[in-house]
Amino acid sequence: MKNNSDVLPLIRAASTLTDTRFLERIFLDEVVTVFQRVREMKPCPFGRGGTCCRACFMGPCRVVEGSSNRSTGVCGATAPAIAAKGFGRMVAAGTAAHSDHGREVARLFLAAARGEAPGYEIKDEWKLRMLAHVFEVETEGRDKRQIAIELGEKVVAEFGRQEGELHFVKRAPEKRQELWRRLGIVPRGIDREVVEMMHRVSVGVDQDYKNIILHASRTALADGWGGSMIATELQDVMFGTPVPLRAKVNLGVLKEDQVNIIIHGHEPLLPEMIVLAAQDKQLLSLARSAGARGINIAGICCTANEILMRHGIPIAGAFLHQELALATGAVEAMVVDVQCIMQSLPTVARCFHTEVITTSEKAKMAEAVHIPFHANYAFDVAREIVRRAIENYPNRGNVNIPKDELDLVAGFSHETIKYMLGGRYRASYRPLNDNIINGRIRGVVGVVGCNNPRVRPGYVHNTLVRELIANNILVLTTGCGAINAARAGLLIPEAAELAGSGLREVCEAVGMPPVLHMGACVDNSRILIAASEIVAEGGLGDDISEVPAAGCAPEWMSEKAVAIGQYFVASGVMVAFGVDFPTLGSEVLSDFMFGEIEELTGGMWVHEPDPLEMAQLLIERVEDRRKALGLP
Ligand code: XCC
Ligand code: SF4
Repeated sequence: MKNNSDVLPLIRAASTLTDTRFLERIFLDEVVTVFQRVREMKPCPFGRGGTCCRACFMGPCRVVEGSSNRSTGVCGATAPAIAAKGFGRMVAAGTAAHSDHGREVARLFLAAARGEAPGYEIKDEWKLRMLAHVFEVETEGRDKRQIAIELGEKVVAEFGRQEGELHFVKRAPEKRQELWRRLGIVPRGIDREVVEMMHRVSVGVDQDYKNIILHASRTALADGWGGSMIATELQDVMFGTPVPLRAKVNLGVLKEDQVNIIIHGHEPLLPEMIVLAAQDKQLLSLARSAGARGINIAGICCTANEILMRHGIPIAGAFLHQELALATGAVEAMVVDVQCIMQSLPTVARCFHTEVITTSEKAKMAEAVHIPFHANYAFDVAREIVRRAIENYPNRGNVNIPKDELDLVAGFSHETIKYMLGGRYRASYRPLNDNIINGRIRGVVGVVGCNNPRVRPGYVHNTLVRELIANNILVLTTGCGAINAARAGLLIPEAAELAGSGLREVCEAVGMPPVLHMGACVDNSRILIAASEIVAEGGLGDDISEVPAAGCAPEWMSEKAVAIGQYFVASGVMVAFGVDFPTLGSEVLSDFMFGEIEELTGGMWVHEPDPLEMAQLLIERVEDRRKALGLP
């Protein structure tokens, strides 16, 4: 039991929900959420700056750079080495998360190709053939099943590969590939780089912070140009490559008179089937006999983005809305798989009738119901989950759904951007390049990543995005960043009114929003491909590092964001992080990350918590690139 009264304004500001009645209900129910917990947990200053090491039990050690008696750990490790190891560990964990998702997708794809996963099919045969080409799989005279089996085997082998180069590396500009080879950071195998990172950061191995960060780059590249790209591309082949569609966002998408099922997590494998099961005639009539008018699916976090992009399923909220969604009292089941799932969910759910259902063997919660996903009978699992939710409907107590609901347009795969700008029959990046060259669009900035309750969530993202588009910068967005933009009304074509005159002109001509939702966090790989295609189209330099572009994660919190940031830095992009930066405890390492690293990879990090200041830095970077290319 907690007194929530002083937290109410905080939740209100943070959730940017306007419905006061709903927020008061949280107060009355005495639901404890992340917004209370974050106030009671002061971050450890050593951990925050990266100068705490627990790699062995002569420690744990906390060091202070430049101090006379505390500047090294018991083993002699210095602050920059300790902070670099901590950073490398984060990159390894983030890469592991995205890539293990990619592995599940690849395994399901192979099982489907072999006819062992009923219900899954190949929806995008064009992309299947394109990938076959990248993986050197013969397509001549073979049917799609034969191609898919060989492709699936080759993709699965990328994880355990020991030598050579990941196949997707050759999708990067030639010049970039050569640079990676010169630096010795071309990823060989996805698992290999993660394991080697973990080896290097264990006690008494790599002590040279620059060398540690170089391998962190290699590991991160195995994420962006490996695990994440595999997840994106094979999901597109199986579930369809996204095309623009309209949908709704915010807690108001929950329906008072329907069975509400929230899908939360990251892997769309089971959710694809749940979406189908919710249309099942038998289940719909079961819902009616339970007194409901229908079955409503809504998403949270990146699973939300996945099924939004391909089916227009509404989004209930971003990372910080998972507990608030339960507090509506209107959720029959919250179905979770992996990543970004708060352990507090079953505790919050206990105040209501909601059943929290875990579905991955890798991610269980002691107090949740576990119904495991299985590729052989995925549809049956999905039906079982929907049936349980229906049976839970009569147990509802008071329902309080905030009225907030907004329109959005999503579905901007890099293929779609090509069609949209170039036209169906001459799809190309030429018009985008031309508009950047003539200066109508000054450049492109990726705004990605999480929500973090340590800052004013949503506010930071949206202040930044508004400033960027006002300065004629086309914004590409994914993950919770995209959900935030949607909740601020920035993902509709009408938002072009907020853009500078050049960008507005382009948006109005094409009928697109100034902020393009490209998908989940693994879909940041779409941004890598878009950047490579912009280079290939010509006129904007020979490498990603020359394109007037930058990236940022203004409200990041996950290790995955660190892996993403590092693969963009290693791909030649300047990346700005808000909140805190995990190396600030070592000036030596931070100077390297914020400066010197650029001489190696052409990309670099910056840290700037203020959204307007961050926007300024991103705009300056874009203008710098333009100047270097001799553009007006
Ligand atoms: Fe998680 Fe992907 Fe971050 Fe959102 S943005 S909080 S990682 S759900 Ni990826
Ligand atoms: Fe301390 Fe060194 Fe052990 Fe880290 S590895 S805990 S710095 S003794």
